[in-house]
Amino acid sequence: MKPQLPLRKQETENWDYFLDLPNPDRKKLKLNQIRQQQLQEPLFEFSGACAGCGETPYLKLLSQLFGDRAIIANATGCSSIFGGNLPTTPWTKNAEGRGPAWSNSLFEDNAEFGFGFCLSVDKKAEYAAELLGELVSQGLISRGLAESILNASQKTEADIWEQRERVGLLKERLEELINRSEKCGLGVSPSGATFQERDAEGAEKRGNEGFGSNNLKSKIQNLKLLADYLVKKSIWIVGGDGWAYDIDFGGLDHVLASGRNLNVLVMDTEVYSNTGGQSSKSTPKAAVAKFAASGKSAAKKDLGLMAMTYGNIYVASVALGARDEHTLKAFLEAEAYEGPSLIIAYSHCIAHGIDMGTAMSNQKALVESGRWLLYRYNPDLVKQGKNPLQLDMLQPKNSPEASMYKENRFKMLKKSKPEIAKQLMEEAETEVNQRWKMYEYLAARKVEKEE
Ligand SMILES: Cc1ncc(C[n+]2csc(CCOP(=O)(O)OP(=O)(O)O)c2C)c(N)n1
Ligand code: SF4
Repeated sequence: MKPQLPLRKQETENWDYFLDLPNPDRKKLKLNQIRQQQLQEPLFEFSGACAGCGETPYLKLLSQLFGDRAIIANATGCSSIFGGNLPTTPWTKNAEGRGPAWSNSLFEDNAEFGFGFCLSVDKKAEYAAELLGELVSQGLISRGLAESILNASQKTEADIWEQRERVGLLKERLEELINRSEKCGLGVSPSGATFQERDAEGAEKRGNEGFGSNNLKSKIQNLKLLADYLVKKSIWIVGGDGWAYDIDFGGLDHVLASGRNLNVLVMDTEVYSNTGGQSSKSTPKAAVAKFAASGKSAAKKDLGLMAMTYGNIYVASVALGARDEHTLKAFLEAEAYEGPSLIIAYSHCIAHGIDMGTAMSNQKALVESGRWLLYRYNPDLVKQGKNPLQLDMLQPKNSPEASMYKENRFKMLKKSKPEIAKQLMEEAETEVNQRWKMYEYLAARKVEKEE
């Protein structure tokens, strides 16, 4: 033991040193490699979750990948509590002062809440594009700049960075137009014509407003307010299994069926963690949970399979501790997919009765027993004549029973009700094995190329 104060001084210096290390250039990192990706600055840090929580690493990853473009709707549950224990919040901002936008909604309507974000962001981007087109036709913004903004691909970090630059130029130009119109009432358009001349010309053509008009000025001002929406946003609807499998399942289904470009992240702890561990439809058979004291008797609901039946939803089942690069790939693909995406992410929890210090490696054992599957279902592959379902794991080699009995939630039943435990465990084993066979069959199917 040593006195605390001198240690604190040294550690404060160390802390400041690490904070001063520059962040690597986001454009240059190879994001499909976890070693490089992990150098991205996290915008989710120091949460109040339990030490070793299985949910937080997914949120950190999300914040690193989509950072200040992310708009997050968070269902009530652990993630909304450790994500919004106001007045502090683990969601933070980068050196430019920009960070993810985050808000919490109810346990029963978060999918709809996030869907609203998506509709409003799309509408604002659409209106911004419309205004931009109008200002180009009035000769106030150059066609080249507008076309480069409207046709930008925005797929990679470098694309996004270039788009931000272009939108920055546009905002400068809009500011200039606003200043000129405020100073002298009438300014000069890029073609050299005065606002008044262009006004007359435009008014003659359209028989309505002119450049000096308040209407045109408000269009310029509106575009300045909305221009940032021309940089692609990343909508994330996040929550736990209680939210997604049970209480807002109807809303989630509706939102996924909408076909809109949004992303859903379910952090699946297989139990209602935040309220002390009640069973959800995601709780596996034979596990003990509140309201399932004699072991859950029904099988775990297959949310991923249900979503796949739509055919146009990107679906991934991931476990960061089992294969980190697979999780990374799924996040990148889900975000890039032009449509709804659903990621179901295995999240260990203190409610499982495990050693939280080694829980990440337990996820590997979980996958090796077939209790959790790693897969990606990408509808875009059908266009190439490929099966959209890819199983991203080897045939399970370990027994599900042995893996389950490493967790107190299963062990408890063996002690309290051995007969029931035996029967449920046998059924659970059979179901795990059958599920693997079904997925193996689905992933091996031949698929006709879409015309
Ligand atoms: C309609 C309604 N019922 C119950 C609650 C209480 N409640 C808040 S969070 C929660 C459990 C959340 O579980 P889950 O969605 O699995 O998230 P986790 O806490 O596991 O991350 C419950 C039951 C509530 N907020 N609203
Ligand atoms: S209860 Fe579980 S999900 Fe909630 S913070 Fe703790 S470990 Fe994470």
